[in-house]
Amino acid sequence: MTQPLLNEIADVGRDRRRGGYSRHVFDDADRQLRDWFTARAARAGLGVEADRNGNVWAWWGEPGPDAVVTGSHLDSVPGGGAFDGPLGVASALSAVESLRAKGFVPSRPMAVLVFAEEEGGRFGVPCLGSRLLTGSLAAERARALRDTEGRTLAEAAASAGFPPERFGADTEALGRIGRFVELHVEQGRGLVDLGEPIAVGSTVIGHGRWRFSFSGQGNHAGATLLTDRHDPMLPAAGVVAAARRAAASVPEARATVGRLVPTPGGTNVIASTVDVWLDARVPGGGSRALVEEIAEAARAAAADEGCEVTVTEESYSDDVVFDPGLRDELSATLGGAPALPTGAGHDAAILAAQVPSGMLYVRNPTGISHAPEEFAEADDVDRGGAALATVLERLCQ
Ligand code: HGY
Ligand code: MN
Ligand code: MN
Repeated sequence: MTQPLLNEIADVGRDRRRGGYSRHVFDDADRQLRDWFTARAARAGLGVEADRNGNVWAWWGEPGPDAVVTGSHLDSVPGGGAFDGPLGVASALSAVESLRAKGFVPSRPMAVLVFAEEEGGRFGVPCLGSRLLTGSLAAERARALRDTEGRTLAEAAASAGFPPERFGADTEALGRIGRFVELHVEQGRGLVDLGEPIAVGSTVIGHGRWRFSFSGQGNHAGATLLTDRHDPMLPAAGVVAAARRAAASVPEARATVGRLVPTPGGTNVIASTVDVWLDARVPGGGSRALVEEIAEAARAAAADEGCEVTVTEESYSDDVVFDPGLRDELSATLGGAPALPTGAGHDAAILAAQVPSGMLYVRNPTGISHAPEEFAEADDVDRGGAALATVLERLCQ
């Protein structure tokens, strides 16, 4: 049963200020969640080991080639919901428990995999653990990533007992995966509109993150005339509207500013610098072109205010199409479950470049995600765990 497992972690990493949950790699909530997963996996008879990149593998049988692997992540966005990530991990544990209870013995190795820092909520790069595992993020760059306190990933990993010098592509671990299936709460209204509880994944829209760093002249809010200002907040604020304007002119495009940080951040202080993070997603690989259009507007606005701006690409993924054979096998195994595209990124989409990967989605009646309102009914939660058990049994026959 999945819901009781989710209930066990319901108080871990609650964010009293933002609402929802803030659970980030190598913080205290993450440590508690890793401990919880390790204990529950051991209770399910699985052998647990962490890999060099901070991902945790729980094996049913000896780790071996052509394994069927399922899992997701336990970290959240700041103020995130209770299901994005944990639903996939709890459903995987529940599926294993129910298969063992009925005496099923897999014909090939099986594992539950928990990825580190899928949201990039602390160090800014999404799917950190799966990108390191697959080699799509350089270990050197990863080690130097900093959180908002200025701590590097290397420092945080070392404090958590993960030697950062071991980060890097893990061909041995990756090579064991024959097929990967991630169950995830749906982050939209597709299943609600279809009146279905479960879907399989078809595609993931390419997406990236860019940092716009504006610099001007810090000064006194009262003693500085408007004509004497070089206020980086002006061009920074312009990115928000420019992003919406640019995206509105491209079908299916999304561009979001969810994070804008002035320095020093005083109420009576003209900022000296402002950092703005842009999340852009355009089907068909158009996000870089969209960002360039926004960057052009930002450079013009910065020049008007006598400020400077630099634009840095912090992460980027192309569109992903999940393995059609696995997609169709998942759908057929689940009685013709519909296939859904998504604009949300996932570790399964990172793995898809190197191993046949697929996804199962569980209905979210609110259609809201990355917010406390994210939800899945208990019946659908259990339907998801049962669907995953059916799929794992089929793939491991
Ligand atoms: O941002 C995303 O799409 C995912 O939730 N990390
Ligand atoms: Mn998410
Ligand atoms: Mn997720």
